[in-house]
Amino acid sequence: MKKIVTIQDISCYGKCSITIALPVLSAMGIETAILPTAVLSTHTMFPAPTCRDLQDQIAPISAHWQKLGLSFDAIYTGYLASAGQIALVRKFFDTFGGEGTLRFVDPAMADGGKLYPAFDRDFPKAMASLCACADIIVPNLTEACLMTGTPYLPDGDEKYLRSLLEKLAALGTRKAVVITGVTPEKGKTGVMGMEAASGKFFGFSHEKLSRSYHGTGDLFSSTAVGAMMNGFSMEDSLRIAADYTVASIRETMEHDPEKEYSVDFEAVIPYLLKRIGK
Ligand code: PXL
Repeated sequence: MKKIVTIQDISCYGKCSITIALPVLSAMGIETAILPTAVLSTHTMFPAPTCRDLQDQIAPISAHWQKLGLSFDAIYTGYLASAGQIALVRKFFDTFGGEGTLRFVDPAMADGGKLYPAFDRDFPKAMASLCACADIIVPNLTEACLMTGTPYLPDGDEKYLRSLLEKLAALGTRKAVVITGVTPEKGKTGVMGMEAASGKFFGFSHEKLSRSYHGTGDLFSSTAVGAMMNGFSMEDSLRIAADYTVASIRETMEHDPEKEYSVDFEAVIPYLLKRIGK
């Protein structure tokens, strides 16, 4: 059985980060260890969540795991609470991220042209330094712009998006850079990427639904990692992740229209498993 570790926060109520990664990856047949970076009462869409930073636990947990000789097929990082945590996660990559371990970074920190309120202006630079140590990164358009110092143009054309991918690749990511929630096609959304070694562009567009929810980025990333761990190619995995995210949004809009804080991904796990042949 493949075994991965995910490094992100626990938001106790609201479904995002670890409370999405664990059920999705377990359903996909992947053993998932967690390195929690903070405990919040809810995710930050709710007003005034409590937050206990767990930064002081990252080094001792890593040291214990190192003593036990643990290893992982992938390290998947999401929302990290501070530049200090990012420095510790880079060290974790040095220790546990050798050959044969996929380093997958979702630089969750911003959306809609704005940094999440918890972060200061220097944070994207720290996140860019983690992306430099990754194999695959999956920023949204806002995160890609912030990490590369590029103006945020939500309706940017193909030339703009390709140039942004080139700037992301220049951060140093080894295998591929991917931007989520973008397409040059009008009225749709999609995924665009670039292979780092060859400079080859790839991408696809898919349906854009009228509502957006917290946690869908985490759902996309967890599913993409899970599909890769199930032997799918990177591009097929991104497609599976996009399709499952769309299915989860549609499910929520149709059957739980009052819900605002996250998506009912649990109800469409059977679809996901069929999609990956389980
Ligand atoms: O979905 C990303 C995420 C993760 N963790 C926390 C968040 C968010 C998005 O806002 O608030 C605590």
